Amino acid sequence: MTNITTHKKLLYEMVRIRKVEEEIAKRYSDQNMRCPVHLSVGQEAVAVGICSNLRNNDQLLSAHRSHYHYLAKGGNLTSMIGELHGKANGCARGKGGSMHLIDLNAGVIAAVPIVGSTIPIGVGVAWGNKLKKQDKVVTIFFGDGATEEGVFYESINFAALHNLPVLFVCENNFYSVYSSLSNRQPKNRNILNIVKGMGVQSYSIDGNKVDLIHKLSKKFISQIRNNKKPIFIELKTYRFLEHCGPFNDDNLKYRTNKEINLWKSKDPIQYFKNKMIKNNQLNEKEVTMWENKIKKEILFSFTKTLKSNFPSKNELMKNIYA
Ligand SMILES: Cc1ncc(C[n+]2csc(CCOP(=O)(O)OP(=O)(O)O)c2C)c(N)n1
Ligand SMILES: [Mg+2]
Repeated sequence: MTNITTHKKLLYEMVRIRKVEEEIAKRYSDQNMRCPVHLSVGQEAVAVGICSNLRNNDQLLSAHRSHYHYLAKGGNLTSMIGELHGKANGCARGKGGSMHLIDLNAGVIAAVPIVGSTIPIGVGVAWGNKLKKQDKVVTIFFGDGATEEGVFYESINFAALHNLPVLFVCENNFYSVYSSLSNRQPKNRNILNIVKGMGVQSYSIDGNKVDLIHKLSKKFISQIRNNKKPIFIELKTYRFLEHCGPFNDDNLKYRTNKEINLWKSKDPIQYFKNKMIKNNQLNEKEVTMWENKIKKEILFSFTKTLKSNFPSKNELMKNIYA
Protein backbone atom coordinates (compact mmCIF):
# COMPACT_ATOMS: atom_id res chain seq x y z
CA MET A 1 0.00 0.00 0.00
CA THR A 2 1.27 3.47 -0.79
CA ASN A 3 1.69 5.96 1.98
CA ILE A 4 -1.30 7.98 0.79
CA THR A 5 -3.60 4.94 0.70
CA THR A 6 -2.50 3.92 4.18
CA HIS A 7 -2.94 7.44 5.52
CA LYS A 8 -6.40 7.75 3.98
CA LYS A 9 -7.41 4.49 5.53
CA LEU A 10 -6.18 5.59 8.95
CA LEU A 11 -8.09 8.87 8.77
CA TYR A 12 -11.22 7.18 7.38
CA GLU A 13 -11.29 4.69 10.25
CA MET A 14 -10.90 7.45 12.83
CA VAL A 15 -13.68 9.52 11.26
CA ARG A 16 -15.92 6.45 11.13
CA ILE A 17 -15.40 5.67 14.81
CA ARG A 18 -15.98 9.32 15.80
CA LYS A 19 -19.23 9.42 13.80
CA VAL A 20 -20.47 6.20 15.38
CA GLU A 21 -19.77 7.53 18.88
CA GLU A 22 -21.43 10.86 18.06
CA GLU A 23 -24.54 9.07 16.81
CA ILE A 24 -24.68 6.97 19.98
CA ALA A 25 -24.38 10.16 22.04
CA LYS A 26 -27.08 11.88 19.98
CA ARG A 27 -29.55 9.03 20.35
CA TYR A 28 -28.73 8.05 23.93
CA SER A 29 -31.50 10.20 25.46
CA ASP A 30 -34.09 8.30 23.38
CA GLN A 31 -33.68 5.63 26.09
CA ASN A 32 -33.47 2.79 23.61
CA MET A 33 -29.91 2.06 24.69
CA ARG A 34 -30.25 1.15 28.35
CA CYS A 35 -26.66 0.15 29.10
CA PRO A 36 -23.95 2.56 30.28
CA VAL A 37 -21.68 3.78 27.45
CA HIS A 38 -18.04 4.81 27.79
CA LEU A 39 -17.31 6.75 24.61
CA SER A 40 -13.90 6.99 22.99
CA VAL A 41 -14.12 10.46 21.43
CA GLY A 42 -10.61 11.96 21.46
CA GLN A 43 -8.81 8.62 21.80
CA GLU A 44 -9.43 7.17 18.30
CA ALA A 45 -5.83 7.36 17.06
CA VAL A 46 -4.61 4.70 19.49
CA ALA A 47 -7.06 2.01 18.37
CA VAL A 48 -6.80 2.81 14.66
CA GLY A 49 -3.00 3.20 14.55
CA ILE A 50 -2.40 -0.12 16.26
CA CYS A 51 -5.20 -2.23 14.76
CA SER A 52 -4.16 -1.18 11.25
CA ASN A 53 -1.15 -3.47 11.75
CA LEU A 54 -3.02 -6.49 13.06
CA ARG A 55 -4.09 -9.45 10.98
CA ASN A 56 -7.68 -10.62 11.00
CA ASN A 57 -6.78 -13.69 13.07
CA ASP A 58 -4.71 -11.71 15.58
CA GLN A 59 -6.65 -11.27 18.78
CA LEU A 60 -7.72 -8.27 20.80
CA LEU A 61 -9.08 -7.67 24.29
CA SER A 62 -10.45 -4.48 25.73
CA ALA A 63 -12.24 -3.09 28.78
CA HIS A 64 -15.24 -0.85 29.60
CA ARG A 65 -14.27 1.71 26.90
CA SER A 66 -14.20 -0.62 23.93
CA HIS A 67 -16.28 0.57 20.94
CA TYR A 68 -13.24 1.97 19.13
CA HIS A 69 -11.07 -1.11 19.65
CA TYR A 70 -13.88 -3.37 18.46
CA LEU A 71 -14.52 -1.27 15.34
CA ALA A 72 -10.84 -0.69 14.53
CA LYS A 73 -10.25 -4.47 14.63
CA GLY A 74 -13.10 -5.02 12.17
CA GLY A 75 -15.93 -5.89 14.58
CA ASN A 76 -19.36 -5.78 12.93
CA LEU A 77 -21.03 -2.39 13.40
CA THR A 78 -24.65 -3.56 13.28
CA SER A 79 -23.92 -6.27 15.86
CA MET A 80 -22.39 -3.63 18.14
CA ILE A 81 -25.34 -1.26 17.80
CA GLY A 82 -27.67 -4.23 18.35
CA GLU A 83 -25.78 -5.10 21.53
CA LEU A 84 -26.10 -1.56 22.87
CA HIS A 85 -29.86 -1.87 22.39
CA GLY A 86 -30.07 -5.26 24.11
CA LYS A 87 -31.43 -6.77 20.91
CA ALA A 88 -31.13 -10.37 19.73
CA ASN A 89 -29.00 -9.20 16.77
CA GLY A 90 -26.36 -7.96 19.23
CA CYS A 91 -22.86 -9.43 19.23
CA ALA A 92 -23.50 -10.93 22.70
CA ARG A 93 -27.16 -11.57 21.80
CA GLY A 94 -28.21 -8.54 23.77
CA LYS A 95 -27.00 -9.89 27.12
CA GLY A 96 -23.80 -7.92 27.47
CA GLY A 97 -24.34 -4.33 26.40
CA SER A 98 -21.66 -1.82 25.55
CA MET A 99 -19.10 -3.20 27.98
CA HIS A 100 -19.13 -6.81 26.72
CA LEU A 101 -18.39 -6.56 23.03
CA ILE A 102 -17.19 -9.63 21.18
CA ASP A 103 -16.71 -10.59 17.53
CA LEU A 104 -14.74 -13.78 17.13
CA ASN A 105 -14.75 -13.46 13.31
CA ALA A 106 -12.71 -10.27 13.70
CA GLY A 107 -10.52 -11.55 16.54
CA VAL A 108 -12.28 -9.46 19.19
CA ILE A 109 -12.09 -11.97 22.01
CA ALA A 110 -13.58 -10.02 24.89
CA ALA A 111 -14.24 -6.68 26.49
CA VAL A 112 -14.82 -6.83 30.24
CA PRO A 113 -15.46 -3.82 32.49
CA ILE A 114 -13.83 -5.17 35.66
CA VAL A 115 -10.77 -2.91 35.51
CA GLY A 116 -7.65 -4.95 34.70
CA SER A 117 -9.56 -8.20 34.19
CA THR A 118 -8.86 -8.69 30.50
CA ILE A 119 -5.10 -8.40 31.04
CA PRO A 120 -4.72 -11.93 32.49
CA ILE A 121 -7.40 -13.25 30.12
CA GLY A 122 -5.37 -11.96 27.16
CA VAL A 123 -2.18 -13.46 28.53
CA GLY A 124 -4.05 -16.75 28.97
CA VAL A 125 -5.22 -16.58 25.35
CA ALA A 126 -1.60 -16.04 24.23
CA TRP A 127 -0.43 -18.94 26.42
CA GLY A 128 -3.11 -21.16 24.87
CA ASN A 129 -2.01 -20.10 21.37
CA LYS A 130 1.56 -20.99 22.23
CA LEU A 131 0.60 -24.44 23.50
CA LYS A 132 -1.49 -25.02 20.37
CA LYS A 133 1.36 -23.65 18.19
CA GLN A 134 -0.85 -20.93 16.71
CA ASP A 135 0.92 -17.93 15.26
CA LYS A 136 -1.15 -15.03 16.57
CA VAL A 137 -0.37 -11.75 18.28
CA VAL A 138 -2.63 -10.84 21.20
CA THR A 139 -3.17 -7.11 21.84
CA ILE A 140 -4.57 -6.06 25.20
CA PHE A 141 -5.91 -2.50 25.55
CA PHE A 142 -6.34 -1.06 29.05
CA GLY A 143 -6.32 2.32 30.80
CA ASP A 144 -3.88 3.95 33.18
CA GLY A 145 -6.18 2.88 36.03
CA ALA A 146 -5.66 -0.80 35.18
CA THR A 147 -1.92 -0.52 35.86
CA GLU A 148 -2.83 0.00 39.51
CA GLU A 149 -4.30 -3.50 39.76
CA GLY A 150 -2.04 -6.25 41.09
CA VAL A 151 -3.05 -8.60 38.29
CA PHE A 152 -1.36 -6.29 35.77
CA TYR A 153 2.05 -7.11 37.29
CA GLU A 154 1.36 -10.84 37.55
CA SER A 155 0.31 -10.86 33.91
CA ILE A 156 3.38 -8.95 32.67
CA ASN A 157 5.58 -11.30 34.68
CA PHE A 158 3.87 -14.40 33.26
CA ALA A 159 4.06 -13.11 29.68
CA ALA A 160 7.76 -12.30 30.11
CA LEU A 161 8.53 -15.66 31.74
CA HIS A 162 6.81 -17.68 29.02
CA ASN A 163 7.86 -15.47 26.07
CA LEU A 164 4.31 -14.79 24.96
CA PRO A 165 3.54 -12.72 21.84
CA VAL A 166 1.48 -10.02 23.55
CA LEU A 167 1.29 -6.30 22.89
CA PHE A 168 0.26 -4.57 26.12
CA VAL A 169 -1.28 -1.18 25.32
CA CYS A 170 -1.78 1.28 28.15
CA GLU A 171 -3.93 4.22 27.11
CA ASN A 172 -2.98 6.87 29.59
CA ASN A 173 -5.74 9.49 29.57
CA PHE A 174 -4.59 10.67 33.03
CA TYR A 175 -7.86 9.84 34.77
CA SER A 176 -9.64 6.95 36.37
CA VAL A 177 -13.22 8.26 36.46
CA TYR A 178 -12.69 11.61 38.30
CA SER A 179 -9.32 10.80 39.92
CA SER A 180 -6.22 12.21 38.28
CA LEU A 181 -2.92 10.36 38.19
CA SER A 182 -1.50 12.79 40.75
CA ASN A 183 -4.14 11.71 43.28
CA ARG A 184 -3.50 8.05 42.67
CA GLN A 185 0.20 7.52 42.10
CA PRO A 186 3.42 8.77 43.69
CA LYS A 187 5.08 11.56 41.72
CA ASN A 188 8.05 9.69 40.31
CA ARG A 189 6.27 6.47 39.44
CA ASN A 190 7.22 5.63 35.87
CA ILE A 191 5.25 2.77 34.36
CA LEU A 192 7.81 2.23 31.58
CA ASN A 193 10.61 1.73 34.10
CA ILE A 194 8.45 -0.56 36.22
CA VAL A 195 7.62 -2.80 33.28
CA LYS A 196 11.21 -2.68 31.98
CA GLY A 197 12.24 -3.86 35.44
CA MET A 198 10.31 -7.05 34.76
CA GLY A 199 12.31 -7.62 31.59
CA VAL A 200 9.76 -6.39 29.06
CA GLN A 201 10.65 -3.83 26.39
CA SER A 202 8.62 -0.69 26.98
CA TYR A 203 8.02 2.39 24.86
CA SER A 204 6.04 5.59 24.94
CA ILE A 205 4.21 6.90 21.85
CA ASP A 206 2.30 10.16 21.33
CA GLY A 207 -1.31 8.95 21.48
CA ASN A 208 -2.67 11.69 19.22
CA LYS A 209 -0.57 11.04 16.13
CA VAL A 210 -2.08 8.16 14.21
CA ASP A 211 0.67 8.09 11.57
CA LEU A 212 3.33 7.77 14.25
CA ILE A 213 1.35 5.14 16.16
CA HIS A 214 0.87 3.18 12.93
CA LYS A 215 4.56 3.35 12.06
CA LEU A 216 5.92 2.43 15.47
CA SER A 217 3.37 -0.22 16.32
CA LYS A 218 4.05 -1.85 12.94
CA LYS A 219 7.65 -2.30 14.04
CA PHE A 220 6.69 -3.53 17.52
CA ILE A 221 4.07 -5.98 16.24
CA SER A 222 6.45 -7.53 13.72
CA GLN A 223 9.09 -7.75 16.46
CA ILE A 224 6.58 -9.56 18.69
CA ARG A 225 5.64 -11.91 15.84
CA ASN A 226 9.26 -12.76 15.09
CA ASN A 227 10.77 -12.87 18.57
CA LYS A 228 7.71 -14.23 20.42
CA LYS A 229 8.22 -11.85 23.31
CA PRO A 230 5.84 -9.31 24.82
CA ILE A 231 6.16 -5.54 24.41
CA PHE A 232 4.51 -2.82 26.50
CA ILE A 233 3.56 0.58 25.09
CA GLU A 234 2.09 3.61 26.80
CA LEU A 235 0.20 6.24 24.80
CA LYS A 236 -0.82 9.55 26.32
CA THR A 237 -4.26 10.54 25.14
CA TYR A 238 -7.40 12.32 26.38
CA ARG A 239 -11.11 11.60 26.50
CA PHE A 240 -13.21 14.55 25.38
CA LEU A 241 -16.50 13.46 26.98
CA GLU A 242 -17.56 12.38 30.45
CA HIS A 243 -16.20 9.12 31.86
CA CYS A 244 -19.50 7.34 31.26
CA GLY A 245 -22.36 8.70 29.21
CA PRO A 246 -23.06 10.88 26.17
CA PHE A 247 -22.32 14.34 27.59
CA ASN A 248 -19.30 16.21 28.80
CA ASP A 249 -18.83 16.73 32.54
CA ASP A 250 -16.61 19.80 32.38
CA ASN A 251 -18.90 21.50 34.91
CA LEU A 252 -17.56 19.15 37.60
CA LYS A 253 -14.15 20.85 37.37
CA TYR A 254 -12.01 17.80 38.06
CA ARG A 255 -10.21 18.75 34.84
CA THR A 256 -9.27 22.39 34.26
CA ASN A 257 -10.53 24.22 31.19
CA LYS A 258 -6.91 24.92 30.28
CA GLU A 259 -6.13 21.21 30.24
CA ILE A 260 -9.27 20.29 28.28
CA ASN A 261 -8.64 23.01 25.69
CA LEU A 262 -5.01 22.06 25.29
CA TRP A 263 -5.94 18.46 24.48
CA LYS A 264 -8.83 19.46 22.23
CA SER A 265 -6.38 21.56 20.23
CA LYS A 266 -4.50 18.31 19.62
CA ASP A 267 -7.63 16.43 18.41
CA PRO A 268 -6.19 13.38 16.60
CA ILE A 269 -8.64 13.67 13.69
CA GLN A 270 -8.09 17.38 13.14
CA TYR A 271 -4.33 16.92 13.45
CA PHE A 272 -4.16 14.22 10.81
CA LYS A 273 -6.72 15.73 8.47
CA ASN A 274 -4.84 19.05 8.45
CA LYS A 275 -1.55 17.29 7.93
CA MET A 276 -2.87 15.31 4.95
CA ILE A 277 -4.47 18.37 3.37
CA LYS A 278 -1.25 20.34 3.84
CA ASN A 279 0.72 17.52 2.19
CA ASN A 280 -1.71 17.43 -0.74
CA GLN A 281 -2.76 13.90 0.18
CA LEU A 282 -6.41 14.82 0.66
CA ASN A 283 -9.06 17.46 0.03
CA GLU A 284 -12.14 18.46 2.03
CA LYS A 285 -14.47 17.16 -0.70
CA GLU A 286 -13.20 13.64 -0.21
CA VAL A 287 -13.78 13.85 3.53
CA THR A 288 -17.36 15.00 2.93
CA MET A 289 -17.87 11.99 0.65
CA TRP A 290 -16.56 9.68 3.36
CA GLU A 291 -18.85 11.29 5.92
CA ASN A 292 -21.89 10.72 3.71
CA LYS A 293 -20.95 7.10 3.17
CA ILE A 294 -20.40 6.58 6.90
CA LYS A 295 -23.70 8.30 7.72
CA LYS A 296 -25.56 5.79 5.54
CA GLU A 297 -23.74 2.86 7.10
CA ILE A 298 -24.59 4.06 10.62
CA LEU A 299 -28.21 4.77 9.74
CA PHE A 300 -28.53 1.25 8.35
CA SER A 301 -27.20 -0.26 11.60
CA PHE A 302 -29.56 1.73 13.82
CA THR A 303 -32.59 1.16 11.58
CA LYS A 304 -31.95 -2.57 11.41
CA THR A 305 -31.43 -2.73 15.17
CA LEU A 306 -34.57 -0.78 16.03
CA LYS A 307 -36.58 -3.19 13.87
CA SER A 308 -34.93 -6.24 15.47
CA ASN A 309 -36.46 -8.30 18.25
CA PHE A 310 -35.38 -8.50 21.83
CA PRO A 311 -34.09 -11.97 22.76
CA SER A 312 -36.85 -14.44 23.61
CA LYS A 313 -37.44 -15.39 27.24
CA ASN A 314 -35.88 -18.84 26.80
CA GLU A 315 -32.60 -17.14 25.83
CA LEU A 316 -32.36 -15.61 29.29
CA MET A 317 -30.35 -18.34 31.04
CA LYS A 318 -28.46 -19.61 27.98
CA ASN A 319 -24.66 -19.18 27.98
CA ILE A 320 -24.73 -17.58 31.42
CA TYR A 321 -21.91 -18.78 33.65
CA ALA A 322 -22.12 -16.56 36.70
C1 LIG B 1 -11.90 -3.66 39.69
C2 LIG B 1 -12.71 -2.45 39.40
N1 LIG B 1 -12.62 -1.37 40.21
C3 LIG B 1 -13.35 -0.25 39.94
C4 LIG B 1 -14.20 -0.22 38.88
C5 LIG B 1 -15.00 1.06 38.54
N2 LIG B 1 -14.43 1.68 37.36
C6 LIG B 1 -14.97 1.52 36.14
S1 LIG B 1 -14.11 2.29 34.93
C7 LIG B 1 -13.00 2.88 36.04
C8 LIG B 1 -11.87 3.77 35.57
C9 LIG B 1 -10.75 3.06 34.96
O1 LIG B 1 -9.80 3.98 34.52
P1 LIG B 1 -8.84 3.61 33.36
O2 LIG B 1 -8.39 2.20 33.49
O3 LIG B 1 -7.78 4.65 33.34
O4 LIG B 1 -9.73 3.68 32.04
P2 LIG B 1 -10.48 4.96 31.40
O5 LIG B 1 -11.86 4.99 31.96
O6 LIG B 1 -9.70 6.16 31.72
O7 LIG B 1 -10.53 4.66 29.94
C10 LIG B 1 -13.29 2.45 37.32
C11 LIG B 1 -12.50 2.80 38.52
C12 LIG B 1 -14.28 -1.37 38.08
N3 LIG B 1 -15.07 -1.41 37.00
N4 LIG B 1 -13.52 -2.46 38.34
MG1 LIG C 1 -7.73 6.43 32.34
